[in-house]
Amino acid sequence: MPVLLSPPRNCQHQTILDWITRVSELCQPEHVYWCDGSQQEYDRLCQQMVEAGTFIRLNPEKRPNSFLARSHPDDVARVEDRTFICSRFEKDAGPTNNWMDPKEMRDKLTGLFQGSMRGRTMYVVPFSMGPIGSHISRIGIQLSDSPYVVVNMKIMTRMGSAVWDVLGQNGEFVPCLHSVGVPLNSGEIDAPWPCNHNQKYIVHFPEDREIWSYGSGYGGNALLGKKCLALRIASAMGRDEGWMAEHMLILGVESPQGEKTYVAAAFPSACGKTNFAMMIPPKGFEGWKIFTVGDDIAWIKPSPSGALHAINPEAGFFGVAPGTSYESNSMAMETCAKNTIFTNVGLTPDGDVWWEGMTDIPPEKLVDWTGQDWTPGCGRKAAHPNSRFTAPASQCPTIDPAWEDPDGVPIKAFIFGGRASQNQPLVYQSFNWGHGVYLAATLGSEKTAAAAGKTGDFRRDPMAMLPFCGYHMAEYFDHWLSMGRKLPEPPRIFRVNWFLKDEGGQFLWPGYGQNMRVLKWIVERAQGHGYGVETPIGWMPRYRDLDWTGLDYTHDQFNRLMTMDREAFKMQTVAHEQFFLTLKDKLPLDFLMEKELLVSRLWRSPAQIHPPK
Ligand code: SAT
Ligand code: MN
Repeated sequence: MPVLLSPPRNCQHQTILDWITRVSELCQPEHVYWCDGSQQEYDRLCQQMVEAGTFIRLNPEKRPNSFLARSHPDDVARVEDRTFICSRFEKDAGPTNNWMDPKEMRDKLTGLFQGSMRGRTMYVVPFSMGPIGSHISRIGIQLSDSPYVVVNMKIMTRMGSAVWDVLGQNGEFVPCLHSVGVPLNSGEIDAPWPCNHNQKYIVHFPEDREIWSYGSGYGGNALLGKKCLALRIASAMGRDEGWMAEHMLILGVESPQGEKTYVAAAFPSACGKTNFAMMIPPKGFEGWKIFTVGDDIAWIKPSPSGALHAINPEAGFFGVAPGTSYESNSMAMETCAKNTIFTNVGLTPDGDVWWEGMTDIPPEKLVDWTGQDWTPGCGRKAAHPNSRFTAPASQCPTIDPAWEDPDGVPIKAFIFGGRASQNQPLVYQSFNWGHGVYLAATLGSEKTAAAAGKTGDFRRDPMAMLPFCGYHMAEYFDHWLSMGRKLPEPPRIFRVNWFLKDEGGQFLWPGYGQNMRVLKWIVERAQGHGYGVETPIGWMPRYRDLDWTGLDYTHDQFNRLMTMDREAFKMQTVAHEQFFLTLKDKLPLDFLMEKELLVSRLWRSPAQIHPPK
């Protein structure tokens, strides 16, 4: 029998106590440890991992209180093909999710978890997604045999004893069970990064609001508050309860006159979401300020007055390291300057970290993410492309003063952006909510390897939620439509695209640093005092409607970003149709109508669509 260190006095929740007893009988850990979330506990676990070889303490002068972990090369990212939505009926998971019968899956997992924590400590990790006690927040309890998970959860969530007080005797919680799936026999020496090489399962039971994860210790596979709870389970909760869990950053824009506008934005991966969330206004925008609320997930709920309010359910950033630099995102660099866990980046001889893109000139030598000696010409990457920093959001210099407001911040606009080298304008606004939902649902990104010049070659990623929706994608579209119907003044919806290229394959837009110009137009439109013109595809800014102060940018250059080929745009609707066919059984009729309206408007439009002079 495992040694059950007794539960804290303020844990009075019999269902949780019974569940923990059942799990410890099943998994047979050597110890059960109840996390209190204190700094002493964090420091102790980090030190323990240094001694076990999981963590390397970084040079305290360069990176105070920070650590480097190197994962096993087999365990470096989320595993979408091992991720399951086990709703009672397959049709409720929809064709874009992996499904297995919940009874069958429970049997399978029970077999895998049997004795899976032998020789290890099972940590009880109580956490709140969202500020503790907020009516928008939700509680999870993760049981995990990974101390790496515990310290990451401490940064990424509000973790610790205060959660027991919120739960009381029968508060709602999401049980999250996690094991790396490597039992230790007595005397056996542990691997620095234990993970199961044969079996990985990331499993959601949306009706029971339950998560089981087996075999991986990395990122979204193991930090179950993030994609598993805050997106897959929460999306199902939101559908049932009338709110939304979205894969969105949240930021606040403050004008020189002091008008503050919050927007939420969704981009598929590799479109610069964290950079957008921490944008620095360019030359010419003195007096404008950007504030960061979140960089990955938004929980959005109608307020009693009918505004949409959003919280960031997370407390930290799990940011992609490569490409992050003082040039591209100085705020992210400041955020991970201390108290940070780095995973799979390079280690410099002076005990600091380095990754591709951090500096123009790489260090002369270092130790790469696999622990091998590395030099700039050696042909290997110093950091894994999916290497990460886990850093407290509170350390972000642009963190919004209201980022922990339990009521959230009022969202005035939704922005959806993908990667398209042609025929998706820099920016346009939907005609209305329904049209906007259509634009969001047809979001996608060009496969980066796709030949330049080929149009319509997208990986569809509706609302950037394809891997994160815990139920049928078409029902999710319906939920979006019905949310809008309930709001007296729904937020305005915009599509953006920073990735247009010229014939030579060069980017047309002068870079992320200039995105503020587009954001300013969006904010003005959302506040009802910006100018735009109606075109067949939506509302567009004219050259004069964007603020070009501080940038030498001509009307001709702008036109190239805003001129769309009618025939190519028409053909995009065929690709929409193709995608919709896969969701046919539950697709909202509204989408067929939206598509017809779009085709009809295009039919009558000139061959080149652009805003007038
Ligand atoms: O590993 S995470 O799921 O947290 C991040 C990501 O892959 O998007
Ligand atoms: Mn994400």
